[in-house]
Amino acid sequence: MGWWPFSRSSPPPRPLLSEPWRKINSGGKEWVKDYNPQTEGQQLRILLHGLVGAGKSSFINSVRSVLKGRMCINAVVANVSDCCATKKYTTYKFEKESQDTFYPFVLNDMMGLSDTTYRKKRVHVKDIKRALKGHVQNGYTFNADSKLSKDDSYYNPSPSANDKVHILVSVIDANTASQMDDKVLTTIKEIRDEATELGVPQVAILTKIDELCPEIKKDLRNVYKSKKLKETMEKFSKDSGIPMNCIFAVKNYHDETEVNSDTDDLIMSSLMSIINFGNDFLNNKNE
Ligand SMILES: Nc1nc2c(ncn2[C@@H]2O[C@H](COP(=O)(O)OP(=O)(O)O)[C@@H](O)[C@H]2O)c(=O)[nH]1
Ligand SMILES: [Mg+2]
Repeated sequence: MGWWPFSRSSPPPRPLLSEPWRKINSGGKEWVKDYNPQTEGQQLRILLHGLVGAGKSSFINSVRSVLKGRMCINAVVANVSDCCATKKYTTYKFEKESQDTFYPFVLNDMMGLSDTTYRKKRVHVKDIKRALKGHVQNGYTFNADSKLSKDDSYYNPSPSANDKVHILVSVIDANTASQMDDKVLTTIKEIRDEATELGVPQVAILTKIDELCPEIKKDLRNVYKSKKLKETMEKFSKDSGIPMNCIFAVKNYHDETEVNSDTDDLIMSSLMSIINFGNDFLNNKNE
């Protein structure tokens, strides 16, 4: 069958690129531990949002685990069956090794979008806007039927610089990132528009990359060599409008009992970029 240009013995396409297209900063952990905002007493607030089950709580626990050097389970991670474990607006602080002092950044977990919240997504988008501006107080229970009202005791009428959000993070399951529902993408865009209006920078993290690509599961250091992940990120970037250099991949701690440096490095290099972008916003505001 000489006319067929591809021989039967040609090797199957390789799942990995020979060189990574992005470097993982192995100094991320030390950088994050040493980070200090320019202004004394300033706290950098990072707001996580995304679908139920995307891995927001797991990311918070993972950050805590890396900083502590052991597995921590502070934010409630939900089984897929018990939907919406996060309803309360909660600020997660991270204790330094020397007790009673905290790192100068905090993470906030917004109630996850679910089918119900889509139908009432205007409420969700408005709540996020209030959270970005610092009006939502810790402990407020989100309600898909009504947005936080100005009369509510959890409404903070005069937010300080520390109450405001400095960087918005969309948390996305990598396994669904390339074929996202149009309604989800529209909601993400609406949320991004609100943030843009306030000047708040936005990034995305793709979680569960171990489930996306067997080569990554085998060795996490393959992350930025995986063709599948690169294609997924490019497709998601195109669909969501979030530039590639604002999208990061992470594998959260979820079934392991010990921390390891590969997982640590990936989480901390992403967190370092997130903090850097948020810090730029803080400094621009103070100028
Ligand atoms: N394989 C894998 N599973 C993950 C990862 N991150 C989270 N999960 C699992 O995904 C499920 C939902 O996670 P959760 O953090 O509760 O999502 P949330 O609703 O966004 O807070 C849990 O069963 C987690 O164990 C990851 O990076 N890899
Ligand atoms: Mg959660």
